[in-house]
Amino acid sequence: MPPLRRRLRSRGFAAGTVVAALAFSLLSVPGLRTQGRAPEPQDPAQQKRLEWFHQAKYGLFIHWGLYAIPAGEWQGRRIPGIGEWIMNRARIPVREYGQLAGQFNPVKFDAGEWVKLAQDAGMKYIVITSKHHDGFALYQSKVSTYDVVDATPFGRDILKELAEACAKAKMPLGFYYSQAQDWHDPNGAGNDWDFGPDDRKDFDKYLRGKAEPQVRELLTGYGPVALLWFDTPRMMNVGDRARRFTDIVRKLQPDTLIDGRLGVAGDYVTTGDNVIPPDVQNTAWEVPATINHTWGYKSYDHDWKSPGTIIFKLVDIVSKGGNYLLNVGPRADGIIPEPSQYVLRSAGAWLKVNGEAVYGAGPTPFGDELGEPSSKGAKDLRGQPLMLARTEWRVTTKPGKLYVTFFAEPRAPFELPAMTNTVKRAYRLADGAPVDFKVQDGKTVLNVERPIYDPMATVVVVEIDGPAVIRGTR
Ligand code: H79
Repeated sequence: MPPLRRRLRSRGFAAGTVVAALAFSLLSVPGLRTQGRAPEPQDPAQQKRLEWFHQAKYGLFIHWGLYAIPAGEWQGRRIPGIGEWIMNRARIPVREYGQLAGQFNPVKFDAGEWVKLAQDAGMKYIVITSKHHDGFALYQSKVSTYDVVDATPFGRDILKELAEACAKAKMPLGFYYSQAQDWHDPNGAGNDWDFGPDDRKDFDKYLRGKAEPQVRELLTGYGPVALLWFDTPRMMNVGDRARRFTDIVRKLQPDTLIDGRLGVAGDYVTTGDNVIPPDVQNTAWEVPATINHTWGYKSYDHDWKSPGTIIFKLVDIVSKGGNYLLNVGPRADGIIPEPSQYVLRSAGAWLKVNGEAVYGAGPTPFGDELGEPSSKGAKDLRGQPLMLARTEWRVTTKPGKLYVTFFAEPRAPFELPAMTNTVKRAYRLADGAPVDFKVQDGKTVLNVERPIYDPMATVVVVEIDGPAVIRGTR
């Protein structure tokens, strides 16, 4: 049986149109179909490597490179789109863009400060761009001199400093590596303004001469690498191209996780950028996401998500079985924009009190709370049935416990979806205050105090008999 049907069945969904619509719309999630390749059924070694990842749930993504200098503007013009794409979007010739290296001097960079931010934010791993599509490496490479040590006045190995700071704090560190696109290399994918169309390039020459050796460098010079985050697998489905990377990783660091964008199945599924699936996913998965609308720093993007939005997305993602990899784009001086820091630390304060509902927590056993397909037959941008998400509450789980997180005042009284389990105890996670409940028509009804304790998000812990919810009426 395909995983989706198996999941629906195991969760006790009735057959019918709603299920069909849900199934249909799930298949339409672009990130899960096109970018994220479902891993093979998990072998025990893979399950073992994924253990920390399932516990962690929330990570810090860092996009940093030469693009932080123009910060979204080129020759006095604002270049639309994501900041790290400026070389591409403005068609900047390699020779011109490369001169930015001579200006890269982030004297305020302090790896310890960045790790401290991740810790304050309640984030449990860090992933940084070691080389983005522009081809510039943030560490000392022997394969190319287009790197921070050999080509900039700064001359310090940023990855080395970050790896040391992470090791000291026991913070897992992973590296983003753009394996296919390299706008600096004549044979890398993507740069058609200097080097012509990709189909006339010697792409394997680039892979063997730069990308593969650089991935080897990352896996040998920086201690344990928690994961490798490949991206945009252009032209990777030819021959053994993608497999050559998995072989390198497995040989040098068998515990390193591989994301879902290499070109062959990795250890987990990567959704589309900023795409949160509408329902619970069966495999390990992660959504990469921005706090504003860019990954690399843009001086004029001030549209920051609020801490409440970040907490909703995190709990929503965890309730669907996934991880949240949330990005910051440091400025060219080495400082992470203050508004990003504020948002992350505010969300971190909530997690200090309520983290038990997030770290190591499993998905919802219900699904009723996630939303429903539009009854008006409306279609989304991809022509699939439009899902109307509900955002009032979410459920995460641990053995014998449900964490019901309210983002808005619940209807009083609040009915939990039908389950045959009995409720032993219910209390607020933040202060332990008991929450009254009763059983009515076979359903457990919680009497949640209004207004809710924490208007951003209030967690009620519901202790049940048995390790997991069994759907059905008593
Ligand atoms: O690293 C971040 C992005 O740079 C990278 N993935 C995340 C994690 C990414 N690479 N490609 N894409 C995302 C898709 C790019 C789409 C666009 Fe464009 C880039 C839209 C606008 C600029 C390409 C160029 C399509 C239109 C113009």
